[in-house]
Amino acid sequence: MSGTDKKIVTVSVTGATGHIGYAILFRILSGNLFGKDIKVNLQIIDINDEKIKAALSGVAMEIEDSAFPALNNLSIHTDPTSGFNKADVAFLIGARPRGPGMERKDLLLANGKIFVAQGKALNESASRDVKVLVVGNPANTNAYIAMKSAPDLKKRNFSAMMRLDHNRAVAQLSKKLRCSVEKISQICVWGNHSPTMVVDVNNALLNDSERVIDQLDPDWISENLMPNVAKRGAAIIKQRGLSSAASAASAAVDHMHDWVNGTQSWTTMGIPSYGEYGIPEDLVFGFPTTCHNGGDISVVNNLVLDKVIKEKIKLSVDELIQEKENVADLIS
Ligand code: NAX
Repeated sequence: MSGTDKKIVTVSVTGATGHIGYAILFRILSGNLFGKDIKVNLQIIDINDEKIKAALSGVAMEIEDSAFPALNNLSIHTDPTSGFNKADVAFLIGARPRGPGMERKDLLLANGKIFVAQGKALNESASRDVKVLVVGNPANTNAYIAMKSAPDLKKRNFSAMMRLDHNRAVAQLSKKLRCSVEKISQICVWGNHSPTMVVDVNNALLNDSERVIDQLDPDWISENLMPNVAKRGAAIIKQRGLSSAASAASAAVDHMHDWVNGTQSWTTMGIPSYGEYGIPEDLVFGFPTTCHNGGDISVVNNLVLDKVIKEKIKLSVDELIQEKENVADLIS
């Protein structure tokens, strides 16, 4: 797919009966993601389990009942190769949740196997221009694994979701500065979608011209904004008893909307590094990005990073290198 020049877009969604999956399907078909003139072939995918297959049929019935004008065709899959057939856009949301007593390393390995299989399936059956967004955690390393398992696709076909972190930072700033969210631009969240993420407001603008940092107490940035964004997921679990789902689905739609339609200002995307800002090649890293021409992604370059941001970025890089080492056997 190039921009919105194609009238039918094939969209695949894994984890379709999960919390985020359930929320995102109706947003994808609402017409806002691709534009009102685009029809969607929707391929919903979940695991091969009797209960889940029944749930998939139930979700399909609800989609039918919504009578979305944007829906061209709906199909149900438990095999990723058929589920990604000719996919222009793939949301990889399905992942194994962290079980009791499970170490992060065990989670990486359990999910790593899923993303090896999905990378191979994308390699085999998706469009060569497929735009892949990995949401399932650990999202950055899962995206890295899928990318490495799909040698016939370009590495920038793959991305990981950092947009929820970005949106959370924008929301916190807009509350603090008592302005609407669209008045804030040029923020980014570097690194891994984990507590090591680095919220960077050093270049942020209010009303396209006023420097945000001139209007904020530096202590508020380091002691409130940064930790609040990094710990927001845990705070929501504490209040809701469930993890963020609607806001995650919303962020995934925002990510894909900007990738397909182009950005107005910077956004944050987890994308494979080409060595920008010294980030080791191929690590899937949160960068400030712009999107244009219906799918090209550029990292915003020539930003001056201060000492504090550089030190924090190093911690996130080290964490991703460790994650990459933990899954090395899966992709060799
Ligand atoms: P749920 O447990 O509600 O749903 C997961 C779904 O994935 C289930 O239906 C399950 O059957 C399915 N699934 C598992 N393995 C699969 C496979 N191999 N193929 C297809 N489907 C498969 O989780 P939910 O709340 O929807 O969250 C999904 C993932 O998003 C989790 O890994 C979660 O940690 C992650 N998140 C990532 C965020 C981000 O910003 N990157 C934020 C939100 C969320 O925490």
